[in-house]
Amino acid sequence: MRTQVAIIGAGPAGLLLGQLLSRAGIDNVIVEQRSREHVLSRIRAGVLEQGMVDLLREAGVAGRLEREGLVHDGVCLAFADALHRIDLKALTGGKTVTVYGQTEVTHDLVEARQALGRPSFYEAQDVALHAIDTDRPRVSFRIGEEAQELQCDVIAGCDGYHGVCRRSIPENAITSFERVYPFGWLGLLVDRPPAAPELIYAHHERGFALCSMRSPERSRYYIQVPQNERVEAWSDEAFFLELRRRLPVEIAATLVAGPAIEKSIAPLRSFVAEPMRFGRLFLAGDAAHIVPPTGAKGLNLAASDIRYLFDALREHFLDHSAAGLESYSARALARIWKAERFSWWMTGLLHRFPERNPFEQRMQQAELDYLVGSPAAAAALAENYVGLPY
Ligand code: RFL
Ligand code: PHB
Repeated sequence: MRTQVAIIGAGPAGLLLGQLLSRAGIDNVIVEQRSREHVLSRIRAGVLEQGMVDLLREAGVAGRLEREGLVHDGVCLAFADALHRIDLKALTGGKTVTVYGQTEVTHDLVEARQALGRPSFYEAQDVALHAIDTDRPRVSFRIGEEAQELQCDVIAGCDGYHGVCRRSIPENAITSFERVYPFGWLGLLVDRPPAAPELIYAHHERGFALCSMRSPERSRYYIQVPQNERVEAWSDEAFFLELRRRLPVEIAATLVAGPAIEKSIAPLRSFVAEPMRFGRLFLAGDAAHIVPPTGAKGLNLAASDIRYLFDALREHFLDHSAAGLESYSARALARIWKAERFSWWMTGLLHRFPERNPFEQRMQQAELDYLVGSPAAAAALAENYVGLPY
């Protein structure tokens, strides 16, 4: 089988790239390791920057997002039993974020691909890349017992942090930068109205907590837990008890508990691999970088990578210019490192770090106080939270 772009991974990065390419008349095939049902059932991020919303609109998949997405003009920080609102819209000259689950984004993209009748291989086993340093790269895999080979011009590595693409690059051709945090987030999804109309990021001496949502009827909550914690150790009751202890009393009192629809633990990590290109292989999204979820940047970075990669591929195939592909990695990384910095900083600001000494704890409190008391400091947070320009 032959195609122009072989896309490895049917997460948001791979599906969005496939949709944009298909609409531009560029042939592509998606190869995904898991089943379609598994891909559609993953619960992950929930906050979209304006740039991502605009890109989904350009891709023709923003209909339901425009009807059901919740536009938020602000977010709240909570500490020392008080709630402080950061007015995103006022501090950024009118910018906002949209609350719409990654699960829904994925669903809309899968549906659009099916409607266009573009080929996708799900449950592909033993995916391997070949001849990526030539202009005739190949992808081999198995569907059940049947061996498949895909010949292509370009491979888009959209297969996430644990994927095969980054690992196919020779070690001496790529450099990794990493920080692993000594804790994770225990997340719980529940069909109960959100505790408050906007997201609440809470710092507490017992640890960080986050009140988020998916709709006016569905809430998503997170609490910081030690690194090696097991989900089984947390009943729904224990989760809500701990969550309430970390929130201001007025919020804890109105928060409605309920049975979890989903409960899972995500580790926290900062990671960047550069460059994001080797020969005809281009990495995008979690395949090249990870952020801790505190700044809500992971999904949005996958989208901005795809913006740059799509533009570069369009130049390559339609304008016959290699300039875009040559500059893809540097363009994408310039934005990625700034989002890495913001996510790392938000993580440091809001979590409890077991190793911090009393002086460092006072510094953390002073920074929180400064942030909610200084419009200049709050504006820096707001500018990053709504998303830096593409
Ligand atoms: P994805 O979504 O991981 O998709 C990669 C796809 O590639 C497939 N794959 C392979 N396919 C073929 N061959 C192989 N060898 C393959 N290996 C893997 C996988 O099955 C998968 O379908 O990456 P993508 O598209 O780059 O999208 C990135 C986002 O998903 C990610 O940044 C965010 O979801 C990160 N993230 C969160 N971000 C937030 O902003 N807020 C959150 O609350 C939040 N929660 C999370 C998260 C990531 C998590 N992970 C990665 C475990 C919670 C979790 C649990
Ligand atoms: C979520 O709703 O899952 C969510 C929201 C904001 C974050 C992280 C996760 O910073």
